[in-house]
Amino acid sequence: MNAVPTALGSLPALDRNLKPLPKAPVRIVHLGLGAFHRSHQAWYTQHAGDAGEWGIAAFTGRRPDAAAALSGQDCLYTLVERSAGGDSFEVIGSIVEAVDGADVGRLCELVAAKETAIVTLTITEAAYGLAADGTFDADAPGVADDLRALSAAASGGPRAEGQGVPRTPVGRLVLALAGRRDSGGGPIAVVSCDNLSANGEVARRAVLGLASGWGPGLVEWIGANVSFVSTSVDRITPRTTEEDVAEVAEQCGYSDCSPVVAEPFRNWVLSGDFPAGRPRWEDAGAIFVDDIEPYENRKLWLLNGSHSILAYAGQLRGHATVAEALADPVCRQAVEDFWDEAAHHLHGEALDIPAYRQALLERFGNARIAHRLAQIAADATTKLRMRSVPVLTAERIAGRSGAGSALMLAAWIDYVVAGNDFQDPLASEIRAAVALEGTERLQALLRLVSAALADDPDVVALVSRLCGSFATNTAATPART
Ligand code: CS2
Repeated sequence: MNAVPTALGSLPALDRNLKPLPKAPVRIVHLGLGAFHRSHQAWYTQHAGDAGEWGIAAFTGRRPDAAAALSGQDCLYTLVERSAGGDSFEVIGSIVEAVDGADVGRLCELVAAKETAIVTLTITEAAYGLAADGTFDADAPGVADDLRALSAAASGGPRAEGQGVPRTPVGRLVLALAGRRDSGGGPIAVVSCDNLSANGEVARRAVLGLASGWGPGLVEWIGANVSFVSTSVDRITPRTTEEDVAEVAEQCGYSDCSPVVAEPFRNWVLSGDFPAGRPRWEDAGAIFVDDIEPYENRKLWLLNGSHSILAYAGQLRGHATVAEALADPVCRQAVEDFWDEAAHHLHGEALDIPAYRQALLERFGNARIAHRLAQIAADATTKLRMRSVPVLTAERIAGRSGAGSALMLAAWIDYVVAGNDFQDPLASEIRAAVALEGTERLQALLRLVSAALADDPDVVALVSRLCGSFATNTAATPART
């Protein structure tokens, strides 16, 4: 037994000696080893009836840290399920290999293997590199370099070190799919688990766009052999804190340097084919449907949309977490108004919107989950396209103002104009727009989210009227992380 010195004295290290969970063979490759993957897809895989047949090899995104931390404990980690009433703890063992995303060689080896049936993705909304209108954007950050790298790799000639190795997750996936084609690995499913509408279609467009760098042969092979599955994923997973690590040591009696905290609620809706098989995720509560759009929109608009309102409005009003912001009547009203608008465009009894809204109020109100608004505020330009624009557009087509969804845009504009910290794939464009004045500034910011809205003078006037709605007596608080 390995012992680790902790604040509580020497504790046994979490590994497969301490917790002898079986190590399933790798049949799923995951890109984007982060807390959400560990609280969601890894949990569902562990709870599938045939879990013993399905191991996950998970690759990190930009940094190797998560892979190093997990590898140090045989890829085991504790899932802390945090309800309003208390915490419960479960060791998850479905991830069997944790790899630095830069290890493209290992990715290619695993994706080429016949046994690998599925590639799941949580690479963030922004990483699909598509333009605001959803088309493939060859100029998106990293895409042009990867197109060149893939073209160099396809030519197969001698290359300088690093040449021919893509750096974006989609570029790496395309290289690995080329390897699968060459090895005769056969058809495979790619399953996007990012919060994008029609995420399977988005993934297909991004993969085919980058595969064009390789050449038409690969594009055709992907078209015939790769099934792009669409999913709607849900589980609130705040960032793990030092206190969470200490709590696991105290409550579980072992040392886990990488636990994950999540709410008890979880949901997974999937639509599409798995040509090489899949775990029986339905045993764990996953739902397979023919038409995913209504579920996707319900989740993206009602949950993620209200998250974005709370992220900007809440921080402007001095709040740090979702629960704090929701307890503020001004923010709560903004959420309810947006939900009323979104509900006009969510049909079908199965969606049970009133119950879904009620459940969201309870989930967001769980103050034991410290879900930080600054975490949600990231990547606004990509998120708002999915969360505000469709509802606002549909409201205006229906002859209504769309003020509830426009308020989300106004709150974001106020947030960046007030000089708060932000992270965004269009950060430099946002900064350039903020440097402008008046309507020009507002229009330039709106254009980064939707050109059609920025070109509509009525929408510009509406958003302009709504700016300042969340002003408090004090200056906006800088983003806290
Ligand atoms: C959040 C999501 O950060 C965000 O943008 O809205 O991560 C949200 O917590 C999850 O989608 C919940 O399932």
